[in-house]
Amino acid sequence: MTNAEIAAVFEQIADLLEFQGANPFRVRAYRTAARNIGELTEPLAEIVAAGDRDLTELPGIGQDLAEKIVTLLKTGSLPLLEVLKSQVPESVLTLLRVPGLGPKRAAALYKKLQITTLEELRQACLDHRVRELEGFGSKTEENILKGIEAAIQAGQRILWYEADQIVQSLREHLEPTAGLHRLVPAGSYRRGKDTVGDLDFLALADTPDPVMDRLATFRGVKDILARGDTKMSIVLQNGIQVDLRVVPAESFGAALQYFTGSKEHNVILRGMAKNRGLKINEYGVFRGEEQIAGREEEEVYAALDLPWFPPELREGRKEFEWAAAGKLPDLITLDDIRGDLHIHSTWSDGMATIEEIAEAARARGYQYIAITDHSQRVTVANGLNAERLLAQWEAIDRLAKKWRGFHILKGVEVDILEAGGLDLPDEVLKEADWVVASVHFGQNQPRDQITRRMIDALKNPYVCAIAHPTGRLLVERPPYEVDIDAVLRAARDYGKMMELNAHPRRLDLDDVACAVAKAYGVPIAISTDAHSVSGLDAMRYGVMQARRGGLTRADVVNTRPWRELKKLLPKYRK
Ligand code: DGT
Ligand code: CA
Ligand code: CA
Ligand code: ZN
Repeated sequence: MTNAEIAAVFEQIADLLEFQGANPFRVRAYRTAARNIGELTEPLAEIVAAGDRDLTELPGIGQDLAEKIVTLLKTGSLPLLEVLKSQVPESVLTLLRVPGLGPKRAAALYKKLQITTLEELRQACLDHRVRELEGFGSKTEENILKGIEAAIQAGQRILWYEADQIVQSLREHLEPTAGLHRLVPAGSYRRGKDTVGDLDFLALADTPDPVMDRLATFRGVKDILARGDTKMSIVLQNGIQVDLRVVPAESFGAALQYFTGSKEHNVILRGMAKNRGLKINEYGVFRGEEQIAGREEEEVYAALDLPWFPPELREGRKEFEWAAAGKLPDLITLDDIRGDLHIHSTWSDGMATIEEIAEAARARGYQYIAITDHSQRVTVANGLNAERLLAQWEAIDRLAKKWRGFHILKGVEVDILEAGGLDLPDEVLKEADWVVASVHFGQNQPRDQITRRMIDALKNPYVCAIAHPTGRLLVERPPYEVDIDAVLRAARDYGKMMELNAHPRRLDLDDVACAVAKAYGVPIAISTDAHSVSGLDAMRYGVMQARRGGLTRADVVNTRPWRELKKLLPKYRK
């Protein structure tokens, strides 16, 4: 079992427990474990096989969970999960895929209307039986109906980081093939899109058969959908399709360009070729019968007098305009990052102490971090009241003396309350070095209301940025109804920043909103929202999303070295 699969089991247990109305802290423990396991870089299977380390040393894993992980790895299942499943029909869990439909409401639908499938839920909405239930109403019924369509579509895509795990294990499996010279994953994966529909591998090999034979023996294969002379399609256990194409050397660059896409980018490119009397396809660029390019991607673009485009920009948005003006942005890279401005510690629901996080951040060459634990309203996350927050900041001051050239900003993630206003008084926020504000409650409010709350939060002189501004959870929950353009304009007007939350489930702001923020001159903080040391690794996903939004080093605040940041921060608090 992979870490992602183990995390999925704990996530499922949390869903089932919540569905049954279990103690929220118990539910939270499973969710936290799932999240931490998802963030681990080392495979649990290897740690357990090596047998020289105690799993309880891992963040958020106590004795009970450690035993469960071992059982899972040994037997592939868990007694607790089986018991829970026997109490709740499994199909009910698919109801949870409907955006905005949490376990509590799903349980009500199941108990009161005996609904167990998406199809039954759809019918119940159409019959207006759902709006009759206590706590539902006609607006909710409409939203559920919309959500069902979204759930059906979203169920077919996976997160980029999950795709990445599959890509890495497929690479390891395929690379030893004799006669294989190049193997590149193209498609949306290569473009760094936040979710991926299927994987598109290209191979350059002496002969196609050995690599296709080897693909057939990959451990995750459920079905071989098709196999031709040079093309093969398989579907994995998790339902994800993998296409493999073996292409000749003289066409490799053209195939890579074509199958990287996007389709929109390719359509524009084909039009440009046509205007020059050329033809472009997955085999090359042709003038009449003569192939004039195709071996490398660069020469394919060069044949059309175009620069090589970073794959993240190939969405058919502004990239051709930029190229024509000779102004492709010099995209930010992970190396540009100097610090991380949204991190949780053991003071709220984080798994690592401030000191552990600081050491880890130093080890990756950062010059600073901000500790931003939750405020009191978020009780399940052990949010801090003013008194505990001030105590934490004193602790940070003491700790900070330990290091030269490394700095810990005293921060907080303050809740934007349901009724508007912030969860901590200005006298407290004023003492912070860095304040991010975010919505955790009242997420389903109408557009005007939730937008107003965020704009008001930006008006607060001590708030620096809004964290995860749209609240989306990829393939799980749609964004709040917020008017994000209005929020970005407010950020511009009040001289504030916005967060790009780098967690692979969030990536919020998304690429398009990042581009809008840039156009408004609103700086972006790419932050991991780490709840453990390995959570800091998420920075790469955030950087990738920022690249898709066309951001450069200058557009991102946490590329600034400490001495610049220090001078800059007061300008965002006024
Ligand atoms: P996905 O898999 O839904 O996340 O998105 P992609 O972009 O990987 O799309 P996919 O797998 O259907 O196709 C891979 C690439 O192949 C796509 O980005 C561009 C190219 N491609 C596929 N179909 C067409 C097409 O009809 N026209 C053009 N111009 N290119 C296509
Ligand atoms: Ca694809
Ligand atoms: Ca495909
Ligand atoms: Zn947070």
